[in-house]
Amino acid sequence: MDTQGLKQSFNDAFGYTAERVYFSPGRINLIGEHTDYNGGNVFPCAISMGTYGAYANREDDTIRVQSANIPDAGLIEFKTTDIAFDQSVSWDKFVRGVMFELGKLGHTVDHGFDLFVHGDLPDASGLSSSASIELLIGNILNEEFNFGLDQLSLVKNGQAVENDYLGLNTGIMDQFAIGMGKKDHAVLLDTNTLKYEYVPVELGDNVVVIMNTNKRRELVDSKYNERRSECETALARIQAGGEGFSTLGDMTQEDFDKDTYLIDDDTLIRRARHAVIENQRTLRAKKALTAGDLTEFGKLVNASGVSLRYDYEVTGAELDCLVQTALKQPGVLGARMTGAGFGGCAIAIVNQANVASFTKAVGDVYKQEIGYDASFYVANIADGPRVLEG
Ligand code: GAF
Repeated sequence: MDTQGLKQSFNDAFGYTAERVYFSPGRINLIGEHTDYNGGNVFPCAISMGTYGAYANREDDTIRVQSANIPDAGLIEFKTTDIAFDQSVSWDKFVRGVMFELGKLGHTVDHGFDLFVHGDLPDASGLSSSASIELLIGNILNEEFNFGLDQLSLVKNGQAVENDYLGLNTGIMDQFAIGMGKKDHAVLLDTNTLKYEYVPVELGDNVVVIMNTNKRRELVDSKYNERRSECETALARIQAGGEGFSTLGDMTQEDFDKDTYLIDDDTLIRRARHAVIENQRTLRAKKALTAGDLTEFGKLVNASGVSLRYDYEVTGAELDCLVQTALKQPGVLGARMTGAGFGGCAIAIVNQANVASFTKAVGDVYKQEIGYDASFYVANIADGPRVLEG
């Protein structure tokens, strides 16, 4: 749906013309996976796929929202004060959640509005459709209600929606990548200090291909929380052994080797090893990319994938099939899953000239082995949330 189509949908739903159209991107993560809640580095970028919202103010205290992606939910209506968490509501939980968390900071939505939303991010695909809508709503309200918040505050607010309002124990990577997105750049973010740096993504003749398993990330929340607590337990054992590290992200590989015996459990050792080494690998990957050493960059991307598959165990048959098949194709520098895992998407860095044959070959093998189609998109690295019209 283009901007015109979105405005038409707003008109069809509400019977008048929208005042403004906003956009908020999705994200891919190049490397640095499952490091953000371990105090490590991440290296994501915002992409041109995302969530669009056509908006108009109302003078009363009614909020009406509709999403083209969830037609069954129809037109949803609630009052500006009716924003406490309610398990039974549909996607409007994101609208209410953003308002609720902003309210805690003293920023109150004091009149109603109408909003029609459409996203071109495949739902539950690991490209952060949730963070995209959280930042869309946050940016709209900040602009329309003159809250005067900077983007970092909106990023933190988005994470608060996940953690405090929805009860999902996620890190800050997704909201940060989206809120702070910059065209043709990745963000190297140290999640311990929130210091960050923009790094140009110069891949020469290569592009990033997103490979979608089309497997919904079922069970992702419980498995995600399980990985997180496994890392916390491993860290607690290291600390109980007398070490002063406050996160796994503080440890070098040498520190970890020296302290592995303190963890004393095969699964916990593998989880923590991933977190520590992935963090170091992310810094090396950033260096390689900056130096234009794409071969080294690709190898580090592959190493991340291996660690996520065998040590962190967050891949599964679908992601493994895509990544393993991708790595056998000509013109591929590297491939790995991206995001939380357990389904969702993988990325591959592919020579532009090979993209068509690449997607055909990987798609054919996937269909044959998994039984249904994968989808492929070339990633355009894009800016963060913005007003498109009005
Ligand atoms: C999900 C989470 F939301 C992020 O915070 C991050 O932990 C990611 O999984 C894994 O790197 O997208």
